[in-house]
Amino acid sequence: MAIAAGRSKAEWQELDQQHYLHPFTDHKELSEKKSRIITRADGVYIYDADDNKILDGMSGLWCVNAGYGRDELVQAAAAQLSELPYYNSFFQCAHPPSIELSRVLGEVTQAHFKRVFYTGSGSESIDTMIRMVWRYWDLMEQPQRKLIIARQNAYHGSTVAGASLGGMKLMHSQGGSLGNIAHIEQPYWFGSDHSMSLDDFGLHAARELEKKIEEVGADKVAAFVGEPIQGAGGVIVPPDTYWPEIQRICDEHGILLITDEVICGFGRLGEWFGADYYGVKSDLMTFAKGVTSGYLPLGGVMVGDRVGDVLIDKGGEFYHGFTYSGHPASCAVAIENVRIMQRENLVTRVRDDIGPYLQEKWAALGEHPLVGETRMVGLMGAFELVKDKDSLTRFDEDDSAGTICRDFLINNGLVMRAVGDTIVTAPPLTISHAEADELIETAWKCLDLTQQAL
Ligand code: PXG
Repeated sequence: MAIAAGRSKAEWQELDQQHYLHPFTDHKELSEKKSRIITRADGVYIYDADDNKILDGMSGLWCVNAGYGRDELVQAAAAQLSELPYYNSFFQCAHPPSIELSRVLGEVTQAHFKRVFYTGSGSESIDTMIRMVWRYWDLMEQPQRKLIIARQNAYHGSTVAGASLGGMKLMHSQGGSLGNIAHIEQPYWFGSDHSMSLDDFGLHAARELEKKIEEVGADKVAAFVGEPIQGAGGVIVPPDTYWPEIQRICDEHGILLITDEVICGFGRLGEWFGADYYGVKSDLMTFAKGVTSGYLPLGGVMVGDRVGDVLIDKGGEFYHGFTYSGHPASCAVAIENVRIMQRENLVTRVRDDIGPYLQEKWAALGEHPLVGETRMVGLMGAFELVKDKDSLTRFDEDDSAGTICRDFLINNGLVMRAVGDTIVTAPPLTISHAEADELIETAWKCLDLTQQAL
């Protein structure tokens, strides 16, 4: 029997309050409220315990790229769990699903990514990447290269290393920061004073990296890491000038370039990875989420030849790995997930069909009096709520405009996230034209409701 059917909604809510500490939650506040209990999902829709049908404009947490209700993924997991539910890749062992997935990932990544290291999540991928970067420079006999440069308002997970590398002030405020990390300005034009053109602002933000390198000395810098488009920070789409300039700076100073593809990877931007979308050659790519469309946990680091060849040629044990590195069932699901994306041309569909379709309608939301800017690449978008459209003046924090809008959205059958007053979306790559129309109509209606409420 399905677990959901075993108790009433009220019982689930009661038990939830008593026993369950949720992630990124004010536990006192939630203990005084009731959670929305989600019981099932199909296609692009989730259903709650009252059987409300809600369009999932967030693909879960930016991960259910192939959509819900995929029997092929269920069967892939079940077959692998029956045959070999678990074994590890420590002690010179391996198993077919993790080897096969490593080969398959080579099909969809740039040619220099021949190797992969597996983890169980995006945060573990970030930790792995940091340890691998330090290991690389040790092997290169430049152990003083320790500093990793990231951006303010970046999100790289919530382990100690992930929270430290990310640029979220509120996370830093809860302490325990790792050393050897620096943060530079993010390429967020809308959040700037608008005194520069987009292109100039992109160059300016990229050159903050060069300034930081010159300030500390290139011989101390190990790597630069960035999400191709920042997700949790509010879908920050950099100007087109940004990434080529970042590549130039990394190349000139010999520092490793890392793209955190946890959200942008696996088709979100209409290319397999964000690095492909921006024409960047990164040395390492961290991934998770979309690799299995979230059906089972899996993450990893794609390792380019520059680092991979050194790890192998120089040898010596890399003391790193997890019980669930390359979990067989997760890998089996990931293989089938990539196959679905290839069979159904989901990535080119985002680039040539549903992406442009939704982008055009999304841009039209910019005509609403509350919207100061819209942006969308592939199926990853945001709009900014403003108090005054002409001067682009933002609401005061106390107005809680984003939260009010987000609550109207969910109560009207659409999940999108509010990051401050930025409303973000990332629907499954399978969303149909009619479902995209529904998303836009609901968003417009909820903008009207928000305007009335403010
Ligand atoms: N890097 C990036 C770019 C991410 O977006 C992680 C690393 C960490 O992944 P794990 O699997 O450890 O969560 C992420 C995760 C949000 C939200 O509210 C975003 C994430 C996770 C939870 C919530 O936007 N991204």
